[in-house]
Amino acid sequence: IISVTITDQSGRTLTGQTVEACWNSIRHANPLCVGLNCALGADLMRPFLEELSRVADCFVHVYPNAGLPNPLSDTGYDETPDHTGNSVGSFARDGLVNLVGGCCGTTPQHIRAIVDQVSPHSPRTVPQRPPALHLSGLEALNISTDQSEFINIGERTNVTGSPRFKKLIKADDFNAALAIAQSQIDKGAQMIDVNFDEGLLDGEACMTRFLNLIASEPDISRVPVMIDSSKWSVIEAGLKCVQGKSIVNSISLKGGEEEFCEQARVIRRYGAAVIVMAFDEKGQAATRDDKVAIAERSYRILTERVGFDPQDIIFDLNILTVATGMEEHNNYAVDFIEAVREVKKRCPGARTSGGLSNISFAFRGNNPVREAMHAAFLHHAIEAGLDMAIVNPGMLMEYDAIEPD
Ligand code: THG
Repeated sequence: IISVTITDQSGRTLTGQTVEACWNSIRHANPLCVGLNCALGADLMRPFLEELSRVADCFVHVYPNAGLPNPLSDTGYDETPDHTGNSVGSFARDGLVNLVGGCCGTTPQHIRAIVDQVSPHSPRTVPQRPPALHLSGLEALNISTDQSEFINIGERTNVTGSPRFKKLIKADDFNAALAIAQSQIDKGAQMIDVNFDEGLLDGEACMTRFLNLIASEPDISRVPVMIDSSKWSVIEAGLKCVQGKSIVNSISLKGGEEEFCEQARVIRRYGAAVIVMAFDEKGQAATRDDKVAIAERSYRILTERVGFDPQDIIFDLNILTVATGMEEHNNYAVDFIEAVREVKKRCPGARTSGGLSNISFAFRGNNPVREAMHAAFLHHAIEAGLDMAIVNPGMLMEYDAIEPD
């Protein structure tokens, strides 16, 4: 049983999460019951209890305090047994709760009044939550299966992808680096990818420090984080810092099934979602068929052996660079798009993502061409079922705005 306290009328936990964001963070623990206790008195808890009752697909409880402490009253608390009993009774009448009780300031008389008031009513029916990828920072980000909204993940908080970010981190200017995270969100990123993979940096220390700094910036930490590293120890360091439900970027079958399962189990225990790259013991998949085969194999292992929720699996089928001058690279974009279409059919519940800017590395320094390539590629990839991508949110052009020339 997990009990959450909402400390003021903003409806946030002490660490700043909304009720739904909090539920998204803890749901993987599969609790018997989740609920609210203390802190506002029963009447003011109602809207937050309604929110929890709507989203939690397990039993829900409430045990309010007898109002706020009042040192001037005889009992130390303002609310009488009748008052608390009536409020909690109304929660039961409205089908919001399965289990009730009393917190600070309640007495045996309060409990008796609560019992009297709830007894005539049936317990809440546990709702079925529509399947979605449920993420959170301080706020919830629910990505439904119907692809109603394409999700942009900010790419610039990455030392390998942004020379400016790398320079600031190397100069130990983490505050200016935070401003890059903020500007990504201001430009429309619904999530940020964070990466410190650079030989001369202590990746674990940087990841820990940066994510802890983000945690004290509510305008940044309201969005979920994508913890990006090719080093497992850096990913685990990141998982230890994030309050919300994040995405690990990434794992793959590169090191074999045993390592893959072990890492997936740890990710599941931390309650994160995961990006799975189309990589296996033989290397990176470049053709449509190899991408699909590796995705299907990974999906089976994750869902059947590890018990991963399909909704928490995101396939990255490798956006590789086209137009490099090498003939064998020319079909890479089509291979990716067609693989997305097939994986969405064969791996029900799973999502797809990719690193968009990779596609145009051959045109570095020519941003008009890069932006046009990104727009054209995304147009077709989204049509094929792509759910999200790691992008530069300040540099997204509409498909119709591409200059024909
Ligand atoms: N899949 C997954 N994760 C990924 C990638 C992927 N993470 C890293 C990368 N690929 C996605 N991120 C970026 C970030 C920046 C760029 C490309 C991919 C980029 N940067 C400009 C450049 O290098 O030309 C920087 C230019 C500048 O700032 O001056 O293109 O595929 N799962």
